[in-house]
This record gives sequence, structure tokens and C-alpha cells, in this order.
Amino acid sequence: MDEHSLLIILLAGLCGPAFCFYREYYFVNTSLSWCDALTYCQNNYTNLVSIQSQSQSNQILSLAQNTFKDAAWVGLSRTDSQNWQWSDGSNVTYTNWERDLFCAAINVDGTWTDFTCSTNFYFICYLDSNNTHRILFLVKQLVTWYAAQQYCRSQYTDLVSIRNQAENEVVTNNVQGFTVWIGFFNNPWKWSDGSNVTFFNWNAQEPNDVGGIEYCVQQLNSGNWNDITCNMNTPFVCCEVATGRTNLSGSCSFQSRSTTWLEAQSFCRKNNMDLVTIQSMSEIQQLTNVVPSASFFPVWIGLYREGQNWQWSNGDAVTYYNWKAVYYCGALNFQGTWNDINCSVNKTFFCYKDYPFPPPSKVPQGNKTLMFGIKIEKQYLVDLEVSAIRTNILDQIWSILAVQIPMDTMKMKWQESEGIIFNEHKEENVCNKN
Ligand code: MFU
Ligand code: CA
Repeated sequence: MDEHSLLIILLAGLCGPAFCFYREYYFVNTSLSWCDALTYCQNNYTNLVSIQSQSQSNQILSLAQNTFKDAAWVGLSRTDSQNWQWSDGSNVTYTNWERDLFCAAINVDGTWTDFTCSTNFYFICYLDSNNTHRILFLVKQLVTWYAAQQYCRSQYTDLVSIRNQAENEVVTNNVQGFTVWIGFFNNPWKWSDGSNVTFFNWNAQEPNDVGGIEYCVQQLNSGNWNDITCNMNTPFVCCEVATGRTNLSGSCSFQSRSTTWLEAQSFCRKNNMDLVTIQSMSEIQQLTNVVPSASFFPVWIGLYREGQNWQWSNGDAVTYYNWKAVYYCGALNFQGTWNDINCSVNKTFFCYKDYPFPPPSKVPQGNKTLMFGIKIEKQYLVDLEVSAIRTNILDQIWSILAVQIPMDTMKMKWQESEGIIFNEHKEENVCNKN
């Protein structure tokens, strides 16, 4: 095999309570299926690479030095739940898909395909008269998935869900030759105060995730929503986090100061409130009334995006799928974006290997950064969000490192990705199923 390995500019590693590793990346210039590439990496190194940031992605790509002109496998695969995961068990926190925010449509042959949710299709609603019998309605209006959801909820019960093959056939018999939206969608949206996200009021063609960096949401003067970068500065509305709220005006306060979404959130929380949560069209109007003048819009609301979560619009349990193409594995394009590709296609790939902590001769000289991950087993069930605990962990790593390398000119700090330092570690992938 023709392999290129990354010189130790980027050092990431795993430090257990008593030992450390450092991580080295490799480009393998031989084409294999995703599963064979995974086996190859596991036998010769540690695993297929997982990517946690743009800068890490750039460094991995620089390894291949224009050797490939399409895409190379990384450790991404899609599980039964339809969510993406890394083969080494780390969570998908950073993403760079060519297209993102997927919603599902059913094709004339009954198979499903996912599209960006702002695509316009006809859609199928259902009316649940007595909770057992569903009547289906094909609505011939070309709209986004979110607009279809809103329409079905206002006129009928919801977008149709499909719980088994028999229901899939019934729905297929109703599509009249069109590809149409069904109620299955990836719902990465969360309310700051922890409320469930079931209601949306997106502006036309939103959410569009311009530049792949629009993780926070603003309400516009029209009452419609736009996803936007969280670093934008705008006014915001804080509300008391109370159950059974009937009107926003009594429990919410408008803040005219323009801040980022995170600053707005922490301001609200310091005052025993949270960013506003909106659950209905009536609350959209109430929020407009809380803002003193149209000129203050757009304003932050408590909605933001994190992770992935395929679900039915009506809350039905996910019991059945019928995807057309099993585009189950993830590859890194040579331009840096990601692509979902059939796992059986042969591609070159990137592996990484964790070595025991480097001898002093391998430690980079000069102004260089070493990145470490630490893996904490279940028996250390501590709240890692507490800063004193983080400081304590850093102190322990420091004392382990100090035995091996001179630490007098070094500094240590936690690296956050999208505000997250610690991720839960799970292992399961498309190759070890059946
Ligand atoms: C729209 C919005 C973006 C951004 C841009 C200026 O995209 O979706 O979030 O506000 O306009 C074309
Ligand atoms: Ca947007």
C-alpha cells in the first residue's frame, strides 16, 4: 500500500488517568470499500479518521497533497437511526456537508430520498379522525418541508408518517406520479430552555445554513425565522421559564442591547430567565408585541441547532425506512466538504494511529500546538461542565506530561468545538451489523 503519513505538526491524543497517547494521521492511497478501509485502519493503525474541526480537516487534506481529485473515506457512517457517527465512537459535532438539514420525500416507486428541507415538493397530509383510521390528502402546492408541515397541521392532523410496509404502499398509491414530502425529517433544533421543538416558522427558503455556519435563529419583523451565524449582534428577548404560560408579555422582557446569541443566552440566564421559546403562531404575534418597535428586528430567539435527530413530525416512533439509495458512508472531498456515498464504492482513505506518548525527540520544537483528547470511563461519572473539575483534569495531565517532557515553556487549555468539550463515546457501525 502506498501511504503518506502526517508529520507531527498536529498531535492529538488520548490521555487516560494514568497514561497518554498521541495521534498520527495517514493517507492510504489505495481504493477500498468503506468497510475494508475500516478493517485496514483497525489492523494497521487505530481507526479511520474522525474530524472535529475545520483546521483539523485542512491538516488531514494536506497529507494527501493533491493525490486524489474526488473524495476519500473518513470514519463517517450512518446508523439504523439515520444519524451520522464516527467509526471510533466520537460524536459528530463539527460537520461540513455539501448539502445539509435533510428532510425525506417518497418517490413514485415507494422508496424514500432525503433532500434539503428548503426544496419545494407537493406533500401528503393525514387526518386522524378517531386515532385509528387515517385519511390521506395529497396537497398539490410546491412548498418547503417546513411550510408543508405547517399547512398539514393547520388543515389536517400533520404530515403523513409511515410505520410499516403496508402504510408505505398506501402512501405510494397516493403520490399520483410525484415525489412528495412525508413527515420524516432531521430535527437538529433545540430550545435554549430545553423545551421540545415541534413548531417552526421559517421564512421562505429558510433554514438555508449559508456557509455551513448558521447555528442560531432570529425572528424577523415579519414574524418569520432565519437561521444565522451565532456571532451576529442583535437585540433579544428573555423570558421566565415557566410551565403553563399563556401570554409572553407578562413573563418576557425585551433587551435592546445588541449581542451575540451566546451572550444573550447568558444574560437571560444570569437574570433567572432564558431566551424566548415560541410554540405557536399566537406566540409569534405576542413576541412581536413585546418588541417596542419594528426597527429592533431581527431579534434572537432561543432556537439553535446541535447534533442530528431523524424523527417523524407527528412524534410517531421510528419503526420502518425505505431509503432509495443506501448512501451510508461519509467521505472527505478534496475541496474539504463532505459527501455521503454508497459504502461499497472503492475510495482511498485516511487512518489515524494512537501511539504511546511521544519520546522527547518527537515533541515539536518552537511555537507548536499539541492537541489531546482524554477518554474518561464510566466509573469517573463526574460533571465535566464544572470548571473546577476541568482544572483538576488539566493538572493531572500536566503532572503526567511533566515526567516525559520539559513543560516550563508550555501552556495548557481546553479546546471547544461549537461550545462543547466533552462528547459521549459510542461504538457501532454499518460493518458490524448482521
Ligand atoms: C439570507 C439568510 C442568511 C443571511 C443572508 C444575508 O441568505 O438566509 O441567513 O441573513 O440572507 C440569502
Ligand atoms: Ca439563513
